[in-house]
Amino acid sequence: MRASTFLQEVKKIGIRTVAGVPDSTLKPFCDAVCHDGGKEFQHYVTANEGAAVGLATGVYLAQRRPCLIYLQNSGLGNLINPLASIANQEVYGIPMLFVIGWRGEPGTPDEPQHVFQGRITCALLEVMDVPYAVIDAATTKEQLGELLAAAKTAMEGSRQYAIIVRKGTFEKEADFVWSNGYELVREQALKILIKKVYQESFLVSTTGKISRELYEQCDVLYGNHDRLFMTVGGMGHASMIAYGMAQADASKRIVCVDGDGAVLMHMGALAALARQQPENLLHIVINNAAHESVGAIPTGYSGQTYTSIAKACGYPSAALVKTEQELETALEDAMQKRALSMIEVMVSLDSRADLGRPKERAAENKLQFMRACAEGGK
Ligand SMILES: Cc1ncc(C[n+]2csc(CCOP(=O)(O)OP(=O)(O)O)c2C)c(N)n1
Repeated sequence: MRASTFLQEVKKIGIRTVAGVPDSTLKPFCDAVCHDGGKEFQHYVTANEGAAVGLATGVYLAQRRPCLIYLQNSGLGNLINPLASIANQEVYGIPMLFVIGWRGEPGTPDEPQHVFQGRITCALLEVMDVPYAVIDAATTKEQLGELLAAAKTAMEGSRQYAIIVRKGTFEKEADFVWSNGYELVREQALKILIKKVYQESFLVSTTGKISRELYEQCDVLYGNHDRLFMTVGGMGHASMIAYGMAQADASKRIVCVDGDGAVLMHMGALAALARQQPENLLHIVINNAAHESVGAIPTGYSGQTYTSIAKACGYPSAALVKTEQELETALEDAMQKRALSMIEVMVSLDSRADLGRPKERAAENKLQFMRACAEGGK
């Protein structure tokens, strides 16, 4: 199915606003919305999926029109609170249409963080009282029309409706191509980071390709990745994991390697860190102004800096770097200091198509990491 066709059908049931957080299963859909460029649909990339429910509520109050909210199924966790306690018909009854990329569908192999979430996706919608339909590459335009008619009926009754999208449903159309203007390649920046910090610290890295690149490069440079904890799911929570570690073991230097989309998703963590100022925590933000791992769709804060926010929150030290040399110098400075610091690294949208994935189960990675922590080291 073409995503552009899907959007035209959605328009017929009165939707003019699309909001959400990008997902790789929905990449052609996200590309189509970006290509539209606001002509037929207002488009918002929200900080997290719950924020999209808030936005959809506001749009409905003002326009009486439901919004389409797109998300990866892992984002269901982020929207359950506003869905249950704002949108549900026993509260305000706000209509909205969810389009959910189905990672970890039972019977299809996927990464560890998607397996459980994939299995409970339909059950979660059932318990949240959201009727749904599943579509795939074989779904015809007529079938889509029928299920959108069911969605319209549900929404006219002040309810929500969900369309679960299997992998491969949307055929590839023109990618949304753009440049953020930065030259440093993320993988190269991560190599520099590992060389400067790996032997003296423990790394907590964020969801997506940042963790996959770190995993590979730790192996290439040091023959192991024992000091790396990859936050493979729970996007946006890496900095609080790092903070928990830093507080619990002040003898260790903890380096959090975050993405800009992930920081945005749960930005309150910046305020919490700045308030507590753990002096053994270095917070690296790899900023490409996009959700690169799932198709390089710009974030809702693209073009802005995270160091400015960190400083305003109260981080004692925050440096923005754009080149390898600046990164090396900033890392040397930060590693010498005993103070909470942020280094924001502006990088391009490049990544390798043949990037690998962790080979062990997530629980094995946890044990390796905990063993390395227990064996000591700084
Ligand atoms: C709650 C949730 N929503 C969406 C996703 C899908 N997802 C995985 S990685 C990623 C992008 C991360 O962007 P960023 O932190 O900027 O790192 P980048 O990929 O750009 O390096 C997204 C949206 C997810 N894993 N979890």
